[in-house]
Amino acid sequence: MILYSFRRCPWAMRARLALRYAGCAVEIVEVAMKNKPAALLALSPKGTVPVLDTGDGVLEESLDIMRWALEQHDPQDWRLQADAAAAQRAEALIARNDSTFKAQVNLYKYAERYPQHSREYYRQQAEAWLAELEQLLEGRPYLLADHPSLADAALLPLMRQFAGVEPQWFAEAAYPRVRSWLEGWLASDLFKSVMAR
Ligand SMILES: N[C@@H](CCC(=O)N[C@@H](CS)C(=O)NCC(=O)O)C(=O)O
Repeated sequence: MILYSFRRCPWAMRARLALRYAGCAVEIVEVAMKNKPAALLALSPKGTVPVLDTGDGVLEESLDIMRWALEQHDPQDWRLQADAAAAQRAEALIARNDSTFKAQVNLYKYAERYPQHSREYYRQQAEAWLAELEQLLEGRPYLLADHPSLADAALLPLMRQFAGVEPQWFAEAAYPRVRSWLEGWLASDLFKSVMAR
């Protein structure tokens, strides 16, 4: 199996997390985004990463790759099969992360390209999401259960990107649980292993 990936891409990161967690033996091909391999474009003309070639088929969306990986092996119940309501909440969180928060992070990170407002303004727009996650993390170390779930792994790469825009602001912001949640993931063997060069 081959995963076409880009190390710093948040979508590729979450695909690698799920594949690694599930113990799927994949060869990771690091793609030069300005010079995408012909083999990748032949499999997936839309030209985004991650793309997984399972041998039986091609998955072109990071979430599909994550779900596929968890179907192979899911020792900690990342799919939350033991709690259907939580599994539904995971879907809703991921959908908002991938639409609203993604757009907010883009405006915040590249604020100079969107001079209608200041970076601070864009950051404040995104803060509602942080406040919501902060509440979810009250009394538990992960977003939806006492153990990691698909939602944690799917959301954390974009939060990492958000935190990296103004690290000092993030370090002092009123979201200590989101900070510990992110720091815990970044320090984990699983995360480090998917970021290794
Ligand atoms: N919805 C896609 C998004 C993937 C995506 O946008 N990846 C970016 C890199 S972070 C990409 O490949 N962009 C195409 C390009 O830069 O040419 C997924 O979740 O897999």
